[in-house]
Amino acid sequence: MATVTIATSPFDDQRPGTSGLRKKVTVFQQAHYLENFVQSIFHALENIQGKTLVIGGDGRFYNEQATQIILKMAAANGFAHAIVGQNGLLSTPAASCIIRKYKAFGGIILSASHNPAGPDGDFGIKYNVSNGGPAPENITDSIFTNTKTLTSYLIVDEDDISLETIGSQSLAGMSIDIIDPVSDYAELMTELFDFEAIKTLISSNDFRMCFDAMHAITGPYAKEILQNRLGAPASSVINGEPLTDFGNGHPDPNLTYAKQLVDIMFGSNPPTIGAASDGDGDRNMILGANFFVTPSDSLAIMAANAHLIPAYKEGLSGIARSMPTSQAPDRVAEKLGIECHETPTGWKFFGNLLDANRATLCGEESFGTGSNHIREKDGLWAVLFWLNILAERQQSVAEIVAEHWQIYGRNYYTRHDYEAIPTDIAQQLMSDLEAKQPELIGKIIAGQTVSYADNFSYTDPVDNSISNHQGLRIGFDNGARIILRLSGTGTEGATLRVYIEAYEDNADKLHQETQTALKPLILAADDLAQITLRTGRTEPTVIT
Ligand code: VG1
Ligand code: CO
Repeated sequence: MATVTIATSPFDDQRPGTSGLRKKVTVFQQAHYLENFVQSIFHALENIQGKTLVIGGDGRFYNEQATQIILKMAAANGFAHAIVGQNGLLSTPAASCIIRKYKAFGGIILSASHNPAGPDGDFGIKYNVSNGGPAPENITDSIFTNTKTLTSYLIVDEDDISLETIGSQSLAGMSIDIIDPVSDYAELMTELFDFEAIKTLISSNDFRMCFDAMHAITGPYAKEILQNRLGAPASSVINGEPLTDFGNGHPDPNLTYAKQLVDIMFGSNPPTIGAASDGDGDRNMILGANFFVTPSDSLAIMAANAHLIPAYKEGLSGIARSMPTSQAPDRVAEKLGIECHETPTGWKFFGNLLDANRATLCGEESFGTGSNHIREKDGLWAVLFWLNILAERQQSVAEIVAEHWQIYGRNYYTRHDYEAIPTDIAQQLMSDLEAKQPELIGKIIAGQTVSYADNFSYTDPVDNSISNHQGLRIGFDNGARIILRLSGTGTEGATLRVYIEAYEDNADKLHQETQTALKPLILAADDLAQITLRTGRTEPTVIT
């Protein structure tokens, strides 16, 4: 075996964020940068000799080069077998599905998710463990520790393999299976949902759908599942060709960046349902005709209707949501008499709850929903879930949401993002607000009383690990909340996220415009944290 040891020196900026390491492509292209991080992952793992590694990414620029490098390093470090999506492609949920299905030791996913791509865009890498989910914090911490002292890495001196040819190959003694990136995932979807009922819905005369793949990874998945297996016409998938620069777009499925879809759904004669996914296929946005479903409501509505779906008809063991996600799902959990968990932001915190069967459905306000079928959030799964609900209930998206609010009340919700603000300003803003928190308790702000103000800390109920400093919360006695945290996925300066929520159960006030309904709390957040004053920004970069 032509293994060589390459001398290197550490980089000081390889701390994994909310979801792996994300940097500009140009940073990853520096000599040894990717290799150092990959070697640090391998050093953080025990007993990898003879094991199987899954590799795939969202197809962005540098995906193929990185796949070739990682394969050579996996062979040199003793993996016996690699499973790779054709052309180095796997959506994040498909990677999770494949790790579980083939009982792999783990997987490396190449993605910067919704961040723009191309030579001047972002690249990312993360490690998933054998349950198919993102590595927990003890592993990401150990990876980071390793990056700080690394002096060499192992790689085999071999030619690139063919990523295009489906089938088996061998690289310096490691066997490699190049697989179809879509089929295992599509198979899993057929096991969870009532495809016959969805097919009937899709073929009915008055039904139309529009799925926006945003030139990212989900195009081939959507075509196989929605068109080939469910009979939707070709026009039902737009921007379905994956491009290495995502067509210069920003594949973040929200009202700002999925503008083409939003225009269709709010235009004349809109389809019955619209949906979009992100760069790596784990996020989803659901729209009805002239109607937007907030991700938090979407999770709550899925939970309330889960009994209609074959995979969940026996009931849910629990629901888990990230802390900034609205409390709408909590009300459903209460009614169902099941556990509801509040976790820090990032899918890695759901893994233990899913493994221990303490939660069946999970979700984040950032357009992420998923279940125990894999250990990642899952964009197309959420779309199929909604299609299955529509097929069963024979109502419009807007009607289903309105009925939900009638029963449970409405959690008005918005997130305001201030992107690329200077890091020192953002950090100062957060630490000053945190210092001010104790004196806020009991005060009346925006006409309501503050009942708690803290920096969220989470104790995992399964392994008792503690994660501190997960976001500043200001909670009111009527259930309203203001939350601030700094993003852990951005690559330029800091991104400040401000999350605002207010509960309303007065039947006459369930249909207000969101920003208007939340105005007093939005102004209060600005006043408390001095956002405008400190950042000079008069409005957020993105409102979702
Ligand atoms: C964001 C979202 C978070 C999500 C993470 C990864 O993190 O807020 O909910 O889990 O992205 O999603 P942050 O730290 O920037 O707020 V994905 O689809 O970008 O992998
Ligand atoms: Co993503």
